[in-house]
Amino acid sequence: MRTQVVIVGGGPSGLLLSQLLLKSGIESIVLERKTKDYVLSRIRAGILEQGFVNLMREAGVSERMDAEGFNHDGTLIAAENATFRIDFVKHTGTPVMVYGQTEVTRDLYAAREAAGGKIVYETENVIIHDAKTDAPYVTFTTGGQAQRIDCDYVAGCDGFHGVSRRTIPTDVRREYEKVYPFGWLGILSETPPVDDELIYASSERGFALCSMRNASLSRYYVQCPLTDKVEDWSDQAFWDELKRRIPDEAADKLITGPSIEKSIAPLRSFVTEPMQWGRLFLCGDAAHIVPPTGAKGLNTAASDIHYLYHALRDHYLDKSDEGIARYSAKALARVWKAERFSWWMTTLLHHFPDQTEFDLKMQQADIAFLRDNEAAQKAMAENYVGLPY
Ligand code: RFL
Ligand code: PHB
Repeated sequence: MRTQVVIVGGGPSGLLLSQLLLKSGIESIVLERKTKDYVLSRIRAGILEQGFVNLMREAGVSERMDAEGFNHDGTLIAAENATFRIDFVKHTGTPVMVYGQTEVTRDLYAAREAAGGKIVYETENVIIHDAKTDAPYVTFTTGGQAQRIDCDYVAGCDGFHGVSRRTIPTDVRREYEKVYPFGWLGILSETPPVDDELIYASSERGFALCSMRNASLSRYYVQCPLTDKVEDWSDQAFWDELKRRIPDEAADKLITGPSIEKSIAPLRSFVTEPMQWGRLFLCGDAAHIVPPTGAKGLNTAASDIHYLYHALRDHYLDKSDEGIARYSAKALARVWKAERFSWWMTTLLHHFPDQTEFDLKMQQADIAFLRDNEAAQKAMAENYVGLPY
């Protein structure tokens, strides 16, 4: 088999790239380790930057998102003695959109299938060969059959545990990592959200987040020790803990119900450099991870896809390889800013087990500064709605 671009990984990064390439008449094949149902069962991100929304429109897959997504003009920050709002539209002129990653992925699969785009599911033992030459190829097995695809380029969109990053030799690859000493326990419940906007809450008992997917589907999180297991948390224990961490007026109006999903995610900051090796490009979680505070994971994947899509377009349609040569540097420049913002927001709002009294005072002063200072609010709003591509 032969194609122009092999895309390893059928998560949102890989699917969005395949759909954008298709719009420009560039052929690709997506290789996905799991089944479609498995990918669609993952509950992950919920907030889309305008840049992501625009890419979905450019890819021609925005119809349902535009009809069912909700614009949020701001967010609430709650701390021990202050609840205040960051007004995104006032400070940046731009809202963010609430539309879940599951729905984004569902729409991308539907579009890809409708266009007859090729996705190979349940691929095993994917190996990327000769990425440093002009003739790379990818081998894998599916349904017990060994396969080979020759191509011009390989896009590594296979997430943090994929093979693409590990294809780059260790003497070329440099990794930067910070693991946080806590996780997020999240639940999804078929209850109306407690507020029209998200509430990021810092409390002595730890961080909590009130989020949503739509008017009748809520997503809530509480910071928990890494040693906790999902089975340790009954729904009642979750709701009780959430109520202790959010402002009283929110706790009083919180509508609870059975969880339809419950999971614990560890928090990590991670970047690998470079994001390109020969004809292999890394995109999304394959190259970087952020803690979810600030909702930058999926959105940073989207900016990588924007840069790579334009680089490939320039190569195939305009015969220019400048975008290809500059991909890693351009993507990383934006990635590091998203890393900084996610790390800052995580540090600002979480309880750290080894926190000193001084650290606590710094956190309180940082929150008070944000509450009282318009310039700080503007800086936060600019980062939250997404820095320019
Ligand atoms: P994904 O979504 O991990 O998709 C990668 C795909 O590659 C497949 N794969 C392979 N396929 C073929 N061969 C191999 N060897 C393969 N190895 C892996 C996988 O099956 C998968 O389908 O990466 P992508 O596309 O880069 O998308 C990134 C986003 O998914 C990610 O940034 C966000 O979901 C991160 N994230 C969150 N981001 C937010 O902005 N807000 C959130 O609230 C939020 N919550 C989360 C999250 C990530 C989580 N993880 C990773 C556990 C909650 C969780 C639990
Ligand atoms: C979510 O709705 O899942 C969500 C929203 C905002 C975040 C993280 C997660 O910062």
